[in-house]
Amino acid sequence: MQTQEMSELKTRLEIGSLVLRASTEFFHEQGFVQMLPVMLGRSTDPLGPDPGSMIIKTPEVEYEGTLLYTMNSMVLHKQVAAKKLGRLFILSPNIRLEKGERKATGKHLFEFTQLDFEMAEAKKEDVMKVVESYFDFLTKELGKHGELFAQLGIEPFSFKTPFRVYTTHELEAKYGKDWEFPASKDHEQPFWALCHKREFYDKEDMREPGHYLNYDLIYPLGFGEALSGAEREYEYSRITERMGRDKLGMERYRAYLEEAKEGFRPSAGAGFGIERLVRFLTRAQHVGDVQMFRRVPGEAIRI
Ligand code: ASN
Repeated sequence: MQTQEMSELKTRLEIGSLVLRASTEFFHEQGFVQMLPVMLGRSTDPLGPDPGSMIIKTPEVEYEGTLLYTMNSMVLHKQVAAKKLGRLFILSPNIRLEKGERKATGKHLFEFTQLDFEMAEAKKEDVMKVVESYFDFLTKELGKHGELFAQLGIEPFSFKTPFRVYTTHELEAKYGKDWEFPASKDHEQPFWALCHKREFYDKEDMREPGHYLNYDLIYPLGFGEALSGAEREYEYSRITERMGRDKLGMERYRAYLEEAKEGFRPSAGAGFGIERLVRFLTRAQHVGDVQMFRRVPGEAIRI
């Protein structure tokens, strides 16, 4: 690695470290309980059916006669945890074995960490408000470290909330089916994209079936998706109906379904990738450029 590349990586990692400190501080201050992550479970996020999802497979581990999966995300565990904790967050390592061709997107990794949070009895507006306050907090905290950003020839990004809100239907009408990249390029501040057909756990709007109570936050300037989340399906009958619609094998979700049968609290939450955030803040070309140990699809692992 060239000396200049090495010093840029060091700066990006230092900014990443500030982001981690600010993030934990913010969520603690907002009354969230920080939980440690799980890495193996009897059920995990199916990540689909989702045209955007291209993982090769979900790794399986047989341990003492039980089949366990590595975490695509902790979304199912968050719902279970919200029963006891109410408001919680996790710095959650996720493994998603993306196809090698996804290296070209600049924003995919096969191993990354998301800050994943869930709020019992919350609606989508509550989550959006927390997220906007979080970005205000980042603006304030990172603004104190102009000298670090100057090493990369940039200034700390100033987030201006509230962010604009669109539906994915509006974005599709304006930018076409693959709206994410052109719409991102066309904006100078992050924006919300509501109502996206996604996994079974994102709540369907029963006042408008076929519409969903979920939200993505999109970074501007071509950096693309920052965060996704939703109000959750929490009733056993709705969950099984949605799983049936998605043709998911129930056996893989038996443990989760047992929890659902006992009863979930209504909740909403979201997760954002730490590396994507640091990529955006440091204007890195590829999200792998902010990792000490690169985990880029299609790239050989050095260590
Ligand atoms: N973290 C996301 C959520 O809260 C789920 C995901 O990562 N697929 O909805």
